Amino acid sequence: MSDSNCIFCKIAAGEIPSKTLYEDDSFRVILDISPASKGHAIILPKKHAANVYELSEEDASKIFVVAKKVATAMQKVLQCDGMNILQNNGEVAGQSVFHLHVHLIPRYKDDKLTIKWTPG
Ligand code: IU
Repeated sequence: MSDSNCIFCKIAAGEIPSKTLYEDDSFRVILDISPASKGHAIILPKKHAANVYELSEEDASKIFVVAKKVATAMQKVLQCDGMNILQNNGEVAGQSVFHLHVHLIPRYKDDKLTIKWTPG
C-alpha cells in the first residue's frame, strides 16, 4: 500500500505536514514546496505507485476527476489566466520524486514561465 522510504507516501498519509488543498480517501492535493508559479499544486495518490505504469486502474480513473475539481477551484480563487496539468514518468522526462503525482501549474499572462517538458 505505501512505501516506508517514500516521502510522498508520508505526505499523502499526513505523517509529514503539508499545505493541503484537498483530501479524500484516495488522494491528497498539496501546495508544491518549490512552486513554479503562484498556487502550484500536486496531486498525490495515497496508494504508492512510482509512475503511470504502476498506477491502479481505479486511481487512474479517479485522478483526473480530482484534477478537474481542484483546478476549477484554483482558477476561481487565483484568477489565473491558464493552467498546465502535467505528469512526468522517469528521470529523462523530468520526474524527480518516484511516487506518481500530477502537477497543477497556474499560468498568468506574462509570467514568462518556461515549462521545459511541453512539446514544441
Ligand atoms: P517531478 O515531476 O517529480 O519533478 O516533481 C516533483 C515535485 O515535487 C517538485 O515540483 C517538487 O518541488 C515537489 N516536492 C514537494 O512539493 N515536496 C517535497 O517534499 C518534495 C518535492 I522532496
